[in-house]
Amino acid sequence: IRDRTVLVTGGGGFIGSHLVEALAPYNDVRVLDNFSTGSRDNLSSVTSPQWTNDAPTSADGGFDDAGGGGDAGDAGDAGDARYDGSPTIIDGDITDPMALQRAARGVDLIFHQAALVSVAKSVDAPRRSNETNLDASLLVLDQARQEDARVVLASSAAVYGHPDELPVSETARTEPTSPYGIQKLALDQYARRYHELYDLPTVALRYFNAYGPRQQGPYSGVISTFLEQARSDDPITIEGDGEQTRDFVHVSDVVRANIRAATTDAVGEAYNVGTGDRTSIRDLAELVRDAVGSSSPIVHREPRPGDIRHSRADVSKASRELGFETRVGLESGIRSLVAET
Ligand code: UD2
Repeated sequence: IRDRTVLVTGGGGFIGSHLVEALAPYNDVRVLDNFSTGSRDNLSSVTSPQWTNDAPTSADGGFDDAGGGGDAGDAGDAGDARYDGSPTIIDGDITDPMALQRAARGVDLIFHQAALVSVAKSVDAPRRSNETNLDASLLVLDQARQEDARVVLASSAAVYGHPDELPVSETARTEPTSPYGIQKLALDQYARRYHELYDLPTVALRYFNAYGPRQQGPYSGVISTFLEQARSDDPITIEGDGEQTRDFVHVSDVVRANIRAATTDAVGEAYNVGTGDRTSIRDLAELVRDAVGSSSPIVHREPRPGDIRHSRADVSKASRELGFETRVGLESGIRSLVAET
């Protein structure tokens, strides 16, 4: 996408910053972030003084040119001279209606990525996480109505809870097991209803287990935890027997799903964003250890209470309606993560 005025909420976060990187060379991009879990460092590639339009930094570390096509950030294309590649950064909270109003003025597209992503914190403080994950999402949807802007929202595989069958399709039963999952489910349903009730173009993307550069912090996900452990030759800690499985999707693919969602005619819908493959946590531990060349032992500890046993996306709807296919397999994704970070 090009020549659009775009707001990325949570643009300083893990997924948001990759999205900003992909969009900034071709669009007028704004970031609204309170930098509580995100950081300015995540945006250093698009805000550093050395930035030039001749060398747009691909959001996905060179995977971009595999299929070409019209996605933003396609490698090999010089940036449009009208954009200096640097987003406008608004340091503010999405729960603040004034900050949001200011950030959204005149935009035609919003990627709503801001959230409190810790499932554990949502269990400790459901109302606090509800404010950010749900109340603020409603502010975003209402602001989008004001501006007549399309909204692409970050939903989650958490909406499904423990899936009855695998792969899990968008029509599967939704029974979230945490306040976080409940909030994402409500956001996802509001998105659909805002399309039906107010004709607002919305798309909800149900992310499975996203990974990639800049995923960090205590709630960041198993791949970044294992990588850190392997690099320091510390024990790699498998919770439980390690036979549980996940569908790990590289952040560059998550970005491409967002770009597709920004242009699809199939709005008012939710789509799974995963690979359709599954990997056990035990295999993952070995993959990461081998990629690093580490001598970390692999150890087991207590399983996580309430852990989902298996999770794998049915990606046929996203493929059919968004034309979305993942490009980065887990092994090459991990190799590039090790090489780049
Ligand atoms: C993911 C999402 C979460 C929510 C949820 C819905 C991430 C980071 N989190 O949680 O936001 O959408 O899916 O189901 O994508 N593990 C270990 N050792 C460790 C850390 C984790 O064995 O040191 C295991 C953990 O017990 C689990 C698996 O790895 O079985 C994945 O854990 P996670 O926290 O990366 O992601 P998940 O699937 O719990």
